[in-house]
Amino acid sequence: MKNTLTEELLISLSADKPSISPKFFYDDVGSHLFDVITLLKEYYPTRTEKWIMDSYPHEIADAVGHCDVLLDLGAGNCAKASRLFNTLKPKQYRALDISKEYLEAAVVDLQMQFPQIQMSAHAIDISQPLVFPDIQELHKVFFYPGSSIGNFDPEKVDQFLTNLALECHGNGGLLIGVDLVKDVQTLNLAYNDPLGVTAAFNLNALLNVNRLIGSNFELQNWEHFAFFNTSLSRIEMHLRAKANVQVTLPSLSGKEHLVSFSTGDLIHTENSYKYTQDNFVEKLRRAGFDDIRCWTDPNQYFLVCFANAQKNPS
Ligand code: AVJ
Repeated sequence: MKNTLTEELLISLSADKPSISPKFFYDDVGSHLFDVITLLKEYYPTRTEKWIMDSYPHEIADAVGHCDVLLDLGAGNCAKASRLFNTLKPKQYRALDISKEYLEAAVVDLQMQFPQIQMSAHAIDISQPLVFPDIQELHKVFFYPGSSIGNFDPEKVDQFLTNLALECHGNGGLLIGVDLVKDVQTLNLAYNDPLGVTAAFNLNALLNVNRLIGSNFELQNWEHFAFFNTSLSRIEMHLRAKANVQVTLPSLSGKEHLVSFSTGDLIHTENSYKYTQDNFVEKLRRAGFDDIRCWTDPNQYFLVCFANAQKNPS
C-alpha cells in the first residue's frame, strides 16, 4: 500500500502537468478541515444536500424500499448515513473511506448509538473497482453523498456507475448526491472562502505528501488557486508556486531527484465536476439504472437521486 501510493505520487508530481490526487487531501488534519468547509456559509453543497434529505424523508425511503445493507462510499464522519438509519432501517452498515483512523473512530461511536445495526469500517480507495462477494444475495443500497462523484472524470463516472449497477445484481440501487451547474460567482465563492479554510485544505495536501514520501515542499512557496472552468463544467483546484522553487523527491530506488517549479507553475489537486439534472440522469440510465427519482432544493443548487439497478441489465 505504502509503496504504491509513493509511486503514484512520484509519477504524478514528476509529470509534465504535475498533480496530486484529491485523495491525498484526507489525512487527519485534512479530514477535519473538510468538516470545517462544510460549515462555511459559502460552501452550499453539504447544507443543501442535508436540506433535501431532511425535506423528503418519506419520498426517499419509499423509493429506496427495504435495505439489507447500506454501503456508504466515502463515509468520512458517517454523519450523513446515520441520519438515514431511522428511515431506511438498514440491517447492516458498511462504511468505506480512504481515511482509516478517522473512519474507524466514527464507526465505533456510531455503533454505540445504533447497537441493532451490524457495522463495519473498510479503509479502501473507492476509485478502484469494488466487489462485495459476501453480500451478493442481499438488497444493497449504495450511498454516495456530498457530490464526491464530482472528483471523477466523466469517463470514470461511467465506469464507476456501471460497476455499481452490476454489483447490485438486480437487487438494490444507488442513492447519490450531485452538485449542479449554477452561476459562476456562487461556484467560485464556494471554493474560495474568505476565511481561507479551502486554501488551508488545499495546502495541507503538500504536508501530507511530505509525510508520505519524505519530500520537502514548503508551504510559504505555494498558494491556493481555484476557479470554475465553464467549458469543462468543473471547479479546478491547483497549488500555484509563488517563487521559483526546487523540491526534493525521494525515489523508490533510494536515489533522490529534484523537481523545479517556476513562479506561477501549477500542481493540479482537484476537479469537482458540476452536472445538470438531465445529463446526470442520462449517465445513470446508460450505466444500467432505471426508475430514477430526483429531489432538489428551491434554488436547484444540488441534486439527490435514487436509481434502481435494472433487473436484467442489457
Ligand atoms: C468532497 C469532492 C465533494 O468537490 O466540493 C471541497 C471537496 N474541495 N472544497 C467538493 C472540496 C474543496 C468536495 N468533495
